Amino acid sequence: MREEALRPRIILATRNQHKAVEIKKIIGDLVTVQQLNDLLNIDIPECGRTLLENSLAKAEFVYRLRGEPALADDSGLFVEALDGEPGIFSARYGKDDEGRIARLLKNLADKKNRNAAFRAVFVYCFGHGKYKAFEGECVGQISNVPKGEHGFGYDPVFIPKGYKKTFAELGPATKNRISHRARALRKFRKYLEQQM
Ligand code: ITT
Repeated sequence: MREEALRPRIILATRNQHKAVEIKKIIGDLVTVQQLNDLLNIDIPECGRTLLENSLAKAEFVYRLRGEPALADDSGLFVEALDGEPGIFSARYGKDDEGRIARLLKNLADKKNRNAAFRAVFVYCFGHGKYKAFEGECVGQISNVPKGEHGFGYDPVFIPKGYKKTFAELGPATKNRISHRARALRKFRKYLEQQM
């Protein structure tokens, strides 16, 4: 744990409060994470074709806006039997979490193959044209019905490999150890520690 005054400040380029909580839990002891939306209310458009393109666009946008190191997370759920859908459109697959899950389960109704993966790409932008990307993946299965109260998004229908419960049933301690976000952030931590 670094003393607060010695911790570098990073602006987090996300409007998703749930992501911010998970990110702070995993790297909050190393850096001071300031959420962009606590500074100003802005919705950054996402028009990339990959998680990396979207994440880079968000991080660069915030770096240009603030002139301070910025970190973005673009993530999604990639389902094998749906040719990778919802993928980069995970946030836009329905009007709320309930709607997105209902659409996913409906599209999978006649499918035996329930394999899926959560993927996250973090981009850390620390200068004009200067950035580093960190990827994380968590493989698993889509359940038949939503279960559990924790987490957000597709957590109630995602059963990580090696477990019998969904992320939403397992809760934050387990999720923050094995998730796509945790895996990517461990790489980012290592990178930061080397820079300090
Ligand atoms: P920002 O762009 O502001 O960061 P967002 O929610 O729009 O927030 P994305 O464009 O990266 O973020 O979309 C990611 C979507 O993928 C998210 O809204 C969820 O629906 C889903 N998702 C990503 N990580 C997840 C997780 O850990 N658990 C459940 N669902 C997740």
